[in-house]
Amino acid sequence: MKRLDVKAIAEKIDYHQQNGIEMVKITNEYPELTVEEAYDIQKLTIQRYVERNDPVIGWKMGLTSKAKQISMGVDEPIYGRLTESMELREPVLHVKDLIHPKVEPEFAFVMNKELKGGNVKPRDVWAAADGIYLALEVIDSRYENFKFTLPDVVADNASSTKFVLGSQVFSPSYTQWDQVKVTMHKNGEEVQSGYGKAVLEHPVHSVVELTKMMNRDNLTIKPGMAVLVGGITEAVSVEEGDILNVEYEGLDTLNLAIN
Ligand code: 0L1
Ligand code: MG
Repeated sequence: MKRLDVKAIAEKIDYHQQNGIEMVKITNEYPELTVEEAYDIQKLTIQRYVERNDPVIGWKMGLTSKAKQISMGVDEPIYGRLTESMELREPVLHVKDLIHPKVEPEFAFVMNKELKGGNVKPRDVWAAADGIYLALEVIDSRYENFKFTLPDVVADNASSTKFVLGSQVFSPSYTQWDQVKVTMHKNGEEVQSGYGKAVLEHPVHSVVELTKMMNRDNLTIKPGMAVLVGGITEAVSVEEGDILNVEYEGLDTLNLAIN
């Protein structure tokens, strides 16, 4: 295999992420790329964001539904880094610089205590969680046709692109998050629905898994950080002019205008 230059690959991915230009898979050139090496590439890519004064403000979990894991032939989720520039300040998504964006409904846990270690339990997550937001994540793989292997998608920061949080914060004990029904409408038509339990049987498990995976890489979830726990339904493709209305039953409705 060609010698792996993680720094050069990180620079290349950063360029494609910043400019919304698609690229061929990294594994075409480096077929033996490992998931561990891919996380090194992800870290170096996001270091470039940080150097541009775009700090890491949270983490995201991907491949948290059994269906997505089976379709990729994996039995573990993946994580990515969220930076300040990825958070939309208003519920409007500009798609001009994106490739083939998709939107998925999620929950975001915001922490008020550090979470770390390989032995974290759900009750540790509840003790550390300040509040839960309803959230929409925009994923936009930089790879052609949204097709990739596991190391490819990890290197591309788990397809992270943008996200928006609802304006209401809920107490973690407000409801049974696994039982919440979510229905997505695109341009007035129902396109997806699902329950919170689609996320690793319960969204809290996603934060547990994230902490364990981060521990392997000597990382921790710091106070104040947000964690997007994973898609509650399949992601929906969007284009200019679309309007999404996402109802979280008994909680609130999030709207997103695509411009
Ligand atoms: O947020 C996600 O679940 C996406 C993870 C990466 C896989 C994809 O882009 O579909
Ligand atoms: Mg997601």
